[in-house]
Order: sequence, then C-alpha cells, then structure tokens
Amino acid sequence: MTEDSSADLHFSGALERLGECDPNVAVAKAKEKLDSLDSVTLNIAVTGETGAGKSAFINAFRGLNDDDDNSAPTGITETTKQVTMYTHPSKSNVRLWDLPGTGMPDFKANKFLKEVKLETYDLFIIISSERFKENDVFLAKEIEKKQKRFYFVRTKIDNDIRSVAKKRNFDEQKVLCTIREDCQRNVKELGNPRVFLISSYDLGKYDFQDLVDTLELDLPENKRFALVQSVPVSSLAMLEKKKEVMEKFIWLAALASGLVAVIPVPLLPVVIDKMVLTTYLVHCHYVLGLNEKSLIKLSERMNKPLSQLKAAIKSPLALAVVDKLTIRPRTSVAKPVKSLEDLLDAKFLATSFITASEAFKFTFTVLRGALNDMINDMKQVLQAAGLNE
Ligand SMILES: Nc1nc2c(ncn2[C@@H]2O[C@H](COP(=O)(O)OP(=O)(O)OP(=O)(O)O)[C@@H](O)[C@H]2O)c(=O)[nH]1
Ligand SMILES: [Mg+2]
Repeated sequence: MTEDSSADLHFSGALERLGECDPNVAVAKAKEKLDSLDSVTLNIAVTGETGAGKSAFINAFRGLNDDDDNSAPTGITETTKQVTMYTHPSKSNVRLWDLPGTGMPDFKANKFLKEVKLETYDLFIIISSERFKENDVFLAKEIEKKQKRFYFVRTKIDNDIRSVAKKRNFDEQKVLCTIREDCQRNVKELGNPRVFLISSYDLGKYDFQDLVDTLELDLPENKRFALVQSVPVSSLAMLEKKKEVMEKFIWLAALASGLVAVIPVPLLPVVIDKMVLTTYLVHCHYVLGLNEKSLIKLSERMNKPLSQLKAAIKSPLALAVVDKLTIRPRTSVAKPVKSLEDLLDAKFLATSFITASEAFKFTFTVLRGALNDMINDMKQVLQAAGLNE
C-alpha cells in the first residue's frame, strides 16, 4: 500500500483495494473493514520467573503505573498466581495475559501447561531480570511446538545501568552489549534468538521500540495495526511508527464517510458522513496519546507540569477534539474553541461534491491534514516533556 502518495487520492484505487467496483458497496465495505480493524483481538501472553517483572511490563505496555486502578499488582513477593487478563485501557481488543511465575521450587511444568493453554495466545513475551533459566528455555520449546512465536525480554535494565553508572570508564553501550551477550548464551540452543533489553519504567529507552518493530513484522496486518495503536507514545520514534501505520488507513476512513454516494441521484451533491470523520479523529487523539490520561502519565513520568504539555496542543482540530471530550461542570460557560462539528462543517460546507470521487479526494486530504496536525502537536508535547529524540 502506498503511504503518502497521490495514488492514495484516487477513488478508483480505493475501490480496487477493496476488490469492489460498485461505490455503494465499497462504502459499506470500508465501514466494515474499519470496524473489523478495531475489533480484531490481539492476545499477548507474558511469562517468566516469579519476580522477573511480568506485571510491571504489562502495566507499562498499557500505559499505566503500578499503583493505578486496574493495574496488575506488582511486588517483591510472589504476586501472580493464576492466569489473569488485562485489557488495554483505550483498545479493549488488545489483551495482555499475566501468566503465573515459573521460577518457584514447587513449579510443575505439566501443571503449568495444563493451566496455561498456549494455543490461546498470539505471541509470548518471556521475561527475565537476570539470565534466562531452564524453565524459560523449556517454555520457549513448548511454545514453538504450538507454532507460536516467543520473544525474550531482559528487563530491569535501568537497575543494571544505575549500579555501574558511577564506575570510572562507564560506557552504557558496552554494559548493554555484555548483558545481551550473556543472556543470549543461555538461549543459544533455540537458534540464537534476539534478546530485547528494556526497562518497564522507561519504555522510551533501550530496546522497547525494537521489540515493537519485531512483533509488528511477525504479525498479520490486522493484528499489527492493533499492536501499534495500543503501545504508549514513549518516544519520538514511537510516534513516527504510529504515523506510518495510521497514514495507511486514512483512505478507508475517507471512503467510509461517503454517505450519499449510496444515493445515486444526478447533480445531488455528495454528502459526507461527519460521524465517521468525528469518530476517526477522536480515535487518532487516543492513539497518539493526546488524551488527558496519557498526558497526565507523561507529565508524571517526565516531571513536567500538565499545563505545559497541554499548552503544546495548538492545531484547531486537535483542540476541538480535546474540547469535545472535556467534561465540564453544568455551570461552566466558557467554550474557548470552535466545536469539532463546526470546524468540519466549515470545511465541508464550503465545497460541494458532484462525484463520489471528488468527495473522496477532498475528505482524504482533510483527514491527512488533521492527522498530520495532531502528530505535530504530539511532537510538541513530547518536546515540552523533554523527549526530543
Ligand atoms: N527498576 C525496575 N524495577 C522493576 C522493573 N520491572 C519490575 N520491577 C520491580 O520488580 C519487582 C517484581 O516485579 P513484578 O512485575 O511484580 O514481577 P512479576 O514477574 O509479575 O512477579 P510474580 O507476579 O511474582 O510472578 C517489583 O518490585 C517491580 O517494581 C523494571 O523494569 N525496572
Ligand atoms: Mg506478577
């Protein structure tokens, strides 16, 4: 699929992608596809020894702190005793499964395999905070037998770095290289799989982005979309990844909004379904992390005032979405920005479309512009938070 080319603007190309030559059917199909992209489930199982950091990883992936409501309980004593599912807070089709720890002396492999139905999950993250052990390798082999993929994650890297950072001749890259090689030695028999180094308390650092890139490549397209949408925007690189994936689907939203393409009355202007556009823009707002909860998390993590981050959001459409989602007390009269509906009306009323093709082209351009504005706003938010790289 082309990314940012004029080919995306061609109505006939959009119909072709859906394998449909009747515009009316194509609009319905585009709506269906948008819905299905939103509802496909992605089941990520997180396993590893007791205390390795499984629950903390799940919380970080869901953009939550360990002490938030609905977060997975973490601690230094064994806390996860049975399989527990955690849905993503803004994408409920993405589920993370906290599997019981494997490292206790009473761990029974057969009992574990009976309780944990490996075939249920799309992929497995095997976490360790030290070297990978016998149980980790055993599990990887069982996962492989079910023709599923596993990924080794060595967590708590922030602790490792902190403990040697004060040494003379400290070289972070060298330390990371040593840890990686050491971990890889223990899983060699599985065909030298890559080990990703991460800190659940700072996903913007180390290998989290590489992990997401790798998972993405291994997943089918619809699940890939769910994955990239759900990961928190912890760095500029992650924002770029989201941009890349979201741009690929603008044409679907543009096509799905062609409401009166379904009534083929000659010379009656094509009308755009603004509900579809509004839903799409609200969706972008959440995926990019411009929503209140994500901004609060970012402000806490980077120790920057929330107001400073919010002030970085400047584009009219992004502000209108923020305004739409803001709950105000009844007494409040202030409404500082134009409403989302008014802004969309202003854009679309000024133009009338005779053909569905024209309407598609215009809507595509408006949506692409809005997405770019929101991405630029989020870049400014990251900059205000001190995350420039
Ligand atoms: N510094 C640091 N601490 C971490 C990290 N991940 C987890 N921890 C800490 O390690 C301890 C254990 O983490 P959990 O997430 O509860 O471990 P778990 O694998 O779920 O443990 P069980 O549920 O007992 O199997 C907690 O005190 C966490 O705060 C990390 O990336 N960095
Ligand atoms: Mg746990």
